[in-house]
Amino acid sequence: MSEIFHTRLQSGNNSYRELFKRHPSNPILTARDWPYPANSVFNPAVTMYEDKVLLLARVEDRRGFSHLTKAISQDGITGWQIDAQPTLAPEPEIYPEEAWGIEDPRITYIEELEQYAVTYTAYSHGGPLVSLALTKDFSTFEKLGPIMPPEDKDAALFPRRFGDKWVLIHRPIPASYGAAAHTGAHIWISQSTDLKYWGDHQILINARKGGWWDANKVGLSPPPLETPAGWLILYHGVRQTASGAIYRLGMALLDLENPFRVLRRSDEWVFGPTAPYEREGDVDDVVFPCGWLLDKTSGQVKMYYGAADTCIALATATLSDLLEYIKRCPEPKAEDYLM
Ligand code: BMA
Repeated sequence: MSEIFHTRLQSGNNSYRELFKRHPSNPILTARDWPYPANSVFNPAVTMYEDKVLLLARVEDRRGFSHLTKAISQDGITGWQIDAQPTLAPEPEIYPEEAWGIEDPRITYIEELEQYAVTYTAYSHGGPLVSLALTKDFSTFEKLGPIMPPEDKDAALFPRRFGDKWVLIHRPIPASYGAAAHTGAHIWISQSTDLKYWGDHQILINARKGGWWDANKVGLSPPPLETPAGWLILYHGVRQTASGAIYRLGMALLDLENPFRVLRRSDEWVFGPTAPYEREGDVDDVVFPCGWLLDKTSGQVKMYYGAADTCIALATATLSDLLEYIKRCPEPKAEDYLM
């Protein structure tokens, strides 16, 4: 589709109101910016570290394997200082589940531990699974190993306990997925007393069915964002089409004290691939954020995302717009949650 035609599609008087605004210098980071050869840099986690924006990007090499490398910037847009070698590399000799690389990190600062928790996908010979590492400084990491067996991805921790339990959101894929259309890949939530052994699993956000944009497969995108109205969730829905999958984003709101309770869920997607760098790349039509930052002073939310599995882009929204939107969304119906 030509860019001119595309712009016309997006800018009519009858267009949808967009909550997120793309940064004009997108993509803000590509493989060309990297200090060593890389095929692609995408799907970054983000956190504030020593008053700077720290991205932990997925970097794919020409074998097809990924590792994680940090990039730090004062303004979160320019002047990135990128580690000259992988920051968190797969170590298959010690952690065999990292045989085919590590991918798609999410960062949660855990005040009780005074450490950052990094959940990531380890690509094992048995399929992708969820691993956890802790760090104080993003230079040395304590790997805790796999916390969910395959196939499981898209995991993030809440920053504090609820009662005595840590809580994790993640997305297992049932063995029957694909074979039987009635079994979708849903977002699950689980509890633990020690961050290592998890139980009390239940579905949190189900993949819808049929014609929905988020039919059959959904997954958490960035970690839950704490707001006065509840935990704000951004999740991806994967729609299969005749020309491949389209990754788009929807929102949900969880109860602040009981994150197992979904208060609201958007029917529509709020962000999808439309810019050329999102529409075309190693994997076309993908927007995939693994982190967002709330500036409590300005109320601005910065969403960092992988575009088309090739580069890193930034889009911003205001928290008040996001909350106003999600509060107007429907409450999920009980029948949506039949397991
Ligand atoms: C998902 C993950 C992401 C990737 C997306 C689109 O399953 O592997 O890393 O961005 O597919 O290819």
